[in-house]
Amino acid sequence: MAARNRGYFDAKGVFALNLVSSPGSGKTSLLERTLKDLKGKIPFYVIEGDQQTLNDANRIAALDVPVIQINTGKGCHLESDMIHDAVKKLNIANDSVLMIENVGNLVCPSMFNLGEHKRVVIVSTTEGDDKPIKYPDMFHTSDICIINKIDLVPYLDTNIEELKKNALQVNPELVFFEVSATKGTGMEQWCEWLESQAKLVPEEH
Ligand SMILES: Nc1nc2c(ncn2[C@@H]2O[C@H](COP(=O)(O)OP(=O)(O)OP(=O)(O)O)[C@@H](O)[C@H]2O)c(=O)[nH]1
Ligand SMILES: [Mg+2]
Repeated sequence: MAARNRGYFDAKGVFALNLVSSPGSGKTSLLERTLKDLKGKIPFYVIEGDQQTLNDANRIAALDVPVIQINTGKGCHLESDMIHDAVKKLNIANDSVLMIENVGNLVCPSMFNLGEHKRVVIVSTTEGDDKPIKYPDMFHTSDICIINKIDLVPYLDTNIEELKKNALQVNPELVFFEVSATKGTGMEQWCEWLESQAKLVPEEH
């Protein structure tokens, strides 16, 4: 089913990203900021995954971006059939970007391919610098690592260089962005990368 999703995305030139992180790292905040910063440049569609509530979908809908909330109930991750169903309902336009926010959980989502082109792991500075080696699968299976909440670094013991070193230990290919989703710091580089990658579908991914 993941392969079918991927084929559908490729055929339509839709760049699909799977955003994974522990609860509260800032996935929805990053989405909100990205959608605002790239408004008018890229058509976005969003799928939100949470065990319960419409909270995150409501935050995205407030920005006039098409969104579908999936509630997994007891489930701890999204699966490819859920994405298949949600995509049908979203009626995605060609040459757009699909952001899938997975359930906040640093373990299970790493094991489920949704058909995405790129997996983006978000880790916030408040989580400490050892998470990549304690939860290696998530960092090993991701292409991009966004270090969020850099505005809080002055108040924390977290060492960003140590965090990156640990992440590279489990995945030497990881590409990093350092941002503050709420303050907007570092968003330019992330948005530039997103725009450049969206143009590459389907040939290069
Ligand atoms: N200081 C600071 N706070 C942030 C930043 N990004 C997010 N937050 C705060 O962190 C909290 C959680 O942010 P969310 O965006 O809801 O996190 P999430 O990963 O979507 O959470 P779940 O969907 O529940 O897993 C909120 O109170 C945000 O305002 C940041 O860059 N700096
Ligand atoms: Mg969220």
